[in-house]
Amino acid sequence: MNIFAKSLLSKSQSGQRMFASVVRNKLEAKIVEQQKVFSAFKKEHGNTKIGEITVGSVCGGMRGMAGILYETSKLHPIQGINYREKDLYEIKEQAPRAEGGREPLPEGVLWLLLTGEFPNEQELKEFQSELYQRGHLSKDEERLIQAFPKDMHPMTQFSMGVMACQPNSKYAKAYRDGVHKSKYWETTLEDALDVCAKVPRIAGLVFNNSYGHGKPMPDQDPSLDYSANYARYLGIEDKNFSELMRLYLVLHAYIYFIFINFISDHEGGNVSAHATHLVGSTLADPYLSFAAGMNGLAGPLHGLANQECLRFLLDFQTKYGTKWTEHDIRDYVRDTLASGKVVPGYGHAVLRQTDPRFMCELEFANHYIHDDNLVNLVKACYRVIPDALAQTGKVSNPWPNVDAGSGALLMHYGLNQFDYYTVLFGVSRALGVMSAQVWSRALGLPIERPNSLTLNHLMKKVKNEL
Ligand code: AMX
Repeated sequence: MNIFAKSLLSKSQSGQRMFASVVRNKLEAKIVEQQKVFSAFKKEHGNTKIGEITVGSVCGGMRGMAGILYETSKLHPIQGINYREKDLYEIKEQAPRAEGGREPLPEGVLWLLLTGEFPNEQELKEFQSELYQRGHLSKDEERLIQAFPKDMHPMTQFSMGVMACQPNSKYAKAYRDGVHKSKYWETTLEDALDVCAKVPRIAGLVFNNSYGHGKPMPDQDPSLDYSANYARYLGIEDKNFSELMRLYLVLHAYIYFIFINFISDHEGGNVSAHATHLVGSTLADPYLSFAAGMNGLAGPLHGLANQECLRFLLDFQTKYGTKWTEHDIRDYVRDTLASGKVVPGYGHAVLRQTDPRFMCELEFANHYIHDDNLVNLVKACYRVIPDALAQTGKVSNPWPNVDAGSGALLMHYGLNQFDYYTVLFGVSRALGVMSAQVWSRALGLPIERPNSLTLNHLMKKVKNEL
């Protein structure tokens, strides 16, 4: 047990047992200051116009419409994801790392998302210890997850596993007890940190249930960091895989960090972040909101894309073997497009260049992985596919996104359970969407309720008949 793994529990004013959270103290002053800024800004600029809504944006899934206030991250078409105004390369350079490691620690990035700055060494140690303590599940919760049918999709198990922990919501209890709305953020922070701390364990139980063949589930090890513990639950104790997990968890928080899971945030408009945000706007607790986001993440055009991408590469290898050429890739892409399918791992709704997360994956591969045919195929695809897609004349962004490489990296370390990949993404995304939810409650954002139109109304509006 490390020196910080002592009990950090204390009683709040409302009598609830809460952690004397080190990040809470840091946040309080920032939140009070930002509440004032927000309130003055709304008063002054409530009627200032910042854009226009076109018929294209209404018919195109609200594409490009600025309509969500989301504090923690922002996706830029060229730079890629920014976490708290820092791009991925700055994060990689400045974030705290594990001893001897090269990749950012997700715990440090979670702190950044919450507070806007990186923790110092002492803060990081205490925060890691706090997450360790929050990461325990009760025996009943563990048993419940282990009782899910083994052939149930891992994402369904993951979402249900989060829901199984929902009765612990401190926010829901405080709300029932009549907490003042200016204090919603305090118990939201409690739940958000609990969710972030518990998801590796929930995800580990899901993995064990689906693929463990009855092997006992290892306990949390206090000598290991967040990502190394998660790697251990997956049964892969290679030190480089823990590095990959660190990168992956950071990348997918909003961005998909190195692999996918750097930390999963991708500003507020992507489906999983927005679903979490939308459900949270009803003042549903963070467990309910996060589970909603995970159900969105389970869709093929969102979090399922990474497994689609790996399948694409493996099908290619089945057809062409391991002695393929770039000419073979060109033929394969042509056949894929001709059969009316998309090329997974390429394209993006917002980005208009190579996803920096993909670049992080490549960099990881160049450093840690040599002579892996599948990883070499990912690199060759990057040389061939953008041109092939650009030639169609309709793809807005022919460059790779984070999914183009992550599966091959995971496969390299023996994680070949494709159906599980979205769960990895989900663990990472918790860090992004949960930190955003703290700020949404801190700023007192209202319930979301955009206007919808029928096609008939829209047609009349265009003719100024409404
Ligand atoms: N392969 C083939 N066609 C593609 C394509 C691709 N990779 N990306 C876009 N297109 C096509 C679209 O299907 C669309 O065709 P249509 O007009 O016949 O319907 C046309 O190009 C224009 O689309 P777009 O404006 O470039 O993209 P979008 O914003 O509508 O969609 C995305 C973005 C990611 C869904 C799309 O690029 C795609 O399907 N890519 C492959 C799947 C993928 O990699 N998803 C991962 C996204 C990241 C994540 O959430 N994990």
